[in-house]
Amino acid sequence: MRRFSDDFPILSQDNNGKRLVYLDNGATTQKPKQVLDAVNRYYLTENANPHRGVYDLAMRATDAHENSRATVAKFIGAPEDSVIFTQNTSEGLNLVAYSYGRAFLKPGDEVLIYVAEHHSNLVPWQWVAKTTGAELKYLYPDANGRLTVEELDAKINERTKVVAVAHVSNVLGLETPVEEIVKRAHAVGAVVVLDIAQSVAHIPLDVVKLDVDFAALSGHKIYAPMGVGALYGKKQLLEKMPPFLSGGDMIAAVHEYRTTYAEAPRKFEAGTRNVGGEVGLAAAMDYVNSVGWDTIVSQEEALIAQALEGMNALPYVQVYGEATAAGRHGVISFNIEDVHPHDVATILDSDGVCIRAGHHCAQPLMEHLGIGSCCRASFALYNTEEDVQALLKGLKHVREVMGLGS
Ligand code: C6P
Repeated sequence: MRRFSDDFPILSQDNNGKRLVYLDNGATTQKPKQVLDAVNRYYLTENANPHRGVYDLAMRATDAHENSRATVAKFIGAPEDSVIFTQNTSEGLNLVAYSYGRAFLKPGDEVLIYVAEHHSNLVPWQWVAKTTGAELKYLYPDANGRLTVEELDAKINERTKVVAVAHVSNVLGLETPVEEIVKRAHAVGAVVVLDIAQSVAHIPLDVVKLDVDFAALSGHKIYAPMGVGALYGKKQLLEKMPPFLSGGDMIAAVHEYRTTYAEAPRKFEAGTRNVGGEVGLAAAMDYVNSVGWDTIVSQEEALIAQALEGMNALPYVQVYGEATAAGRHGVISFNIEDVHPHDVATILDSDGVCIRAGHHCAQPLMEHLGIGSCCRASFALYNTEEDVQALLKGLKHVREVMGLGS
């Protein structure tokens, strides 16, 4: 197994006197030196306000902004003029819901979402459904925690106008059948909004080949800084959508009572952009490419298989979603019998192991599963077999500390 810890200085520190084992990558990833250096270099040598000045430095800042867009577009298989920079996945999904949804949904239409959606791909659709009179409908997982074609066939109909789903649920960790969703949605004239927050760092993606209409990601979940993300949208849809936010740089001409807008993607990029973050996002994608997808996919799958094998052998651990590495990416959510998830996370922290515990911004899924909260271990390319062993040892320690045996 290749090791990348030298690229991630933060991982060499201790956590509560133990080796830091960072297994909260679904929440955010650590950043490699290559990304930090690129951001630093931008601020040390190229910083100015893009698309404003005519002097050389401002033009180099503009180049940094546009070249970063080109890198992000290439990474997800999109044309450059179809990628909008955002703050994060939440902003991208809100942009689609408020701009596309409010402009084109009407009473009688249906918006179909998965009950496992993160609140960012759920709450905006609740609002838009309420304000347009469209009806919000839910897809549910089967007993294995998978979204099936049968469920799609039962719910998609000629009233469906939007299907919004995560490529990989941030709780169940299981891939949704995107190609089947797209086929069925397009057959009834609906658009597909794909939340790729949890897949972008784990699965090579080609949004054009997948034929999704929109796809939203966050930089911080793929080794880039917080505060930058991207939204892909088919150009013909972006062109007919109204702006989401308005102000500087998104206009063609402004008169006292009338404004014309810039073409997409600039129409959706109001105000001064986070160019340092964009440069960091491009550097992070270059870093992932330099590691290579074969390495990332095979190493992460091996770690998940090892973790699941260990967890399946502990009778007091319940994993959510089919406890197999097949079609699972990055995430394992679980509970330990008779122990609150916050206690599990706190005791693991005392062993140096960082996991997330709570509802994971997926409360409707928690309700569906009949639980209030759960624990989640989530992996990145720098995790190792020793990290998995530390997690498994920690789970036994949790039981001991709680006086429940091991
Ligand atoms: N999930 C997690 O620990 P933002 O916060 O905008 O960068 O990403 C929102 C988001 C949208 N969709 C999915 C599938 C996500 O997992 C997330 C973020 C983090 O699971 C923080 S709640």
